[in-house]
Amino acid sequence: MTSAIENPLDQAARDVLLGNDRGGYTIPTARLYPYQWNWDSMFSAWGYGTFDMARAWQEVDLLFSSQWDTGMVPHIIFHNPDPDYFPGPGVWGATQTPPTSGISQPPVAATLILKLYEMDPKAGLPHLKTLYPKLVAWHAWWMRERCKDGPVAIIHPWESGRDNCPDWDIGMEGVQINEDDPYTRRDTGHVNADERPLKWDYDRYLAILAFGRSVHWNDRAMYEDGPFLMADPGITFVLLRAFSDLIEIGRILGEDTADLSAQHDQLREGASKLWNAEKGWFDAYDLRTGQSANVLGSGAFLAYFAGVSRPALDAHFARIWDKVAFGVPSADPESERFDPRRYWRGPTWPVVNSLIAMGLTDMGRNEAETRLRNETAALIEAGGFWEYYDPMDGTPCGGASFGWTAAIWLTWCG
Ligand code: 9YW
Repeated sequence: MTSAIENPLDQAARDVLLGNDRGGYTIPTARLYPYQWNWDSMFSAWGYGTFDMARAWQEVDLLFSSQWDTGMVPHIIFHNPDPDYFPGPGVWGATQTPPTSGISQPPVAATLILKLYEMDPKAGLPHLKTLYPKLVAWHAWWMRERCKDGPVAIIHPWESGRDNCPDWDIGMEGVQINEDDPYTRRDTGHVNADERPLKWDYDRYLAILAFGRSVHWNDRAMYEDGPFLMADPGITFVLLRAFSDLIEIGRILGEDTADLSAQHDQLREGASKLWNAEKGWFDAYDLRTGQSANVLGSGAFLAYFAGVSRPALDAHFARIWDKVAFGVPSADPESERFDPRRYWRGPTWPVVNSLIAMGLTDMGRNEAETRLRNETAALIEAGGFWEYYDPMDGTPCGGASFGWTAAIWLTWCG
């Protein structure tokens, strides 16, 4: 695989993935995230695909072996209980083996599984065959349990993968916290607390989690009675794109994909409900109150990933990108809530940049794609494989030796 002209960062990226390998699954980063996370794992698999296809498929197969009977693929699989992370399996009230969390995460799987297959169709075909019904069941779960209002609604900010982004502020304000349930965070012992969500956020994350545990993560109870329910542009567009890729997988396998096409069209229609005409962007909204978030976040630009664009959105894309030096910021730099180093409230995330870039490529916006790729590569070249970066000055933030950032280097920007 290696060649004389290889960039030394290529081997460094492979070493990050191999260093985070815990035997069949890859942790995002040591200490801070010592388990298998859903979408991280899919990106790691894509990264492995550049040098070890068998290991790539092992990662995917293991993730899907924890799929619930409902079709949901959980956001965390707690293979080996580890006190470095809170909240662990006990707090989730997990009853599965291995234990899992009770919510899901952005369904990038169909898209990245198709990419892995295209990298090596012969090795991929048997996996494609066994994974296809599982993907169909997972997508059906999203449609049945989360898309009752049209777009995808999340029952916990962690489900969005963009935990503390300003999109969720209005929904979080309505969550009653439980003062009598003390807890100790672990994350702020591993990385700078200024780059993490606030105690205000964690109090509410845990209150929602306590409700979920009390109803045994019953989807209907979470949806109808849970403390938090917001429509998410990010997952909506990820799922919309994933449906197109799943239809392609079905076509490769000779399956009848009419039902998938119907679901795709239904979701596409549902996504239009996210459009905030006053603001000119796709916006989160609170299903409990009907209130719009009036917040522009990186989830809105995942519309491009799903092949959706509108002139007003393009204008905002140009505006926010020109306000920063590196990548697409996770929050609007002109908003008072923008905080360039606090997790999903401002930093740029290579993994999100890579998804937006896929959309830009598909739409033929090659100049923008090149710019995004170069800016993301510059962050990694200067700082190494971090979780996220300050979009103003490129300072690396959060966790180091981060799996999905290494994977993005190998597959996209390196
Ligand atoms: C948590 C692992 C995960 C990512 C999420 C990100 C964060 C924290 O880390 O979640 O405790 O679940 O927001 O997108 O998958 O990298």
